[in-house]
Amino acid sequence: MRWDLFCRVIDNWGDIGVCWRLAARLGAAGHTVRLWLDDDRALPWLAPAGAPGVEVRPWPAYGAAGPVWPEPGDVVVEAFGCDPPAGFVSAMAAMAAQTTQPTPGADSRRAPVWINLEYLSAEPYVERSHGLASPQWHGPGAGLTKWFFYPGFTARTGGLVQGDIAPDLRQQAHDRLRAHGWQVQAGERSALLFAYDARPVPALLASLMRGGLGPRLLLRVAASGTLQDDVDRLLDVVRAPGERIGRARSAPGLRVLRLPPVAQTDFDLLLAASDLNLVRGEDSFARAQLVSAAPLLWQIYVQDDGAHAAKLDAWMRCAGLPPAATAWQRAWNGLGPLPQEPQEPQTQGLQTQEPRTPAATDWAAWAEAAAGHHRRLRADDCLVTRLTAFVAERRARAPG
Ligand code: TRH
Repeated sequence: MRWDLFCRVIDNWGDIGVCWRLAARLGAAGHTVRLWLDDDRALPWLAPAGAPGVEVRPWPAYGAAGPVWPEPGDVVVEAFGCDPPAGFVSAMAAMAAQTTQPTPGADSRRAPVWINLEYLSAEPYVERSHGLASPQWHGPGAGLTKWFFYPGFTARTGGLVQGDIAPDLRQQAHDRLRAHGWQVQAGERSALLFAYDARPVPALLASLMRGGLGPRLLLRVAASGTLQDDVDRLLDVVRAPGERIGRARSAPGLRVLRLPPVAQTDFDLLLAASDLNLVRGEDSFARAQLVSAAPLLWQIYVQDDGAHAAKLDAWMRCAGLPPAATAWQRAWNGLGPLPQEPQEPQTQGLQTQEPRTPAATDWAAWAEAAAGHHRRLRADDCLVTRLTAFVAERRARAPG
């Protein structure tokens, strides 16, 4: 089928990241995709090689005059409710009119199926809303029906864009990192840091490391900018107390590697190679759960009304996080304190209790929960499979 996918880049890279991944998957499945972007500046690094079947079209800010839009495809997807241009929607409505009252001799191509691809969430409303119709009573699309399609983590949602994830992806990732000179050294545990605000990182990683996250932690900062200052603070925090090192790139037990933005396919490898993924937004968050069985901490996109807290809790329940991981997750989002630090050995009578190192024990429980969640998700079918089946059902029921 022929798809028109509209993407309006609000901020950050998630809008284009999600849309590019969907377009590339549809193209890989043999569909033809026109990806309409209002801002394609990230594409040269995010998708330098393009993708088979995907044609990127500028979605310029047209005035009323507008261009003559090409005939809409079989499916029109608007990402995150971005409202396709009025001229294009009018062309969709004209096709619908042609389908229901065909003009003799005119091309009776049926009207496109119109999909609103929503944001990913594990909250209960997603299952209730997924697949609902939204009849259009006004405007250029009057008479058309838009369909809500929600990505999600259960069978009663649209699922996640899985794509072909090689079973040996982690090994491939380490091989590729070695080729880049970013290899993880023996005995090193690595974390990927991709965050809006890395201020919570120092205390969080210090807690994990002191509690037993392993002898060395390779921290890759996958986005430049203010994060580097926060990461420098991280080096200060994890340095042995009283030990002052210059602004070196490393401290006892920690090696930091700053990476420039890499192509989305390479970013997936960074996720697959890491033992802890500190991700954000939507696409890196979803991807980390699919390409890696490792624990992750999600820095959620903050919403002014505080709705992000409920969204975070819903996902933590869905992922089956153990209590300590939940505490670390909340601390990472400024929604709660860090888990208790390792207790100093208590001497009761003659017995000296071993200090409980929360991170070590909790880390094992966290890693087990993360691996189970990853297996469950990987057993699901791909969002593209569910979306194409959903479209086929709509087309079978539509007139014409
Ligand atoms: O950049 P984000 O914070 O995007 C956010 C979220 O999507 C949020 O839901 C949305 O409301 C807001 O934008 C407007 O995080 P996200 O979603 O992880 O998108 C980042 C994309 O960039 C993802 O596809 C991974 C990709 N990426 C690379 O390909 N290479 C890189 O080096 C990095 C750092 C990211």
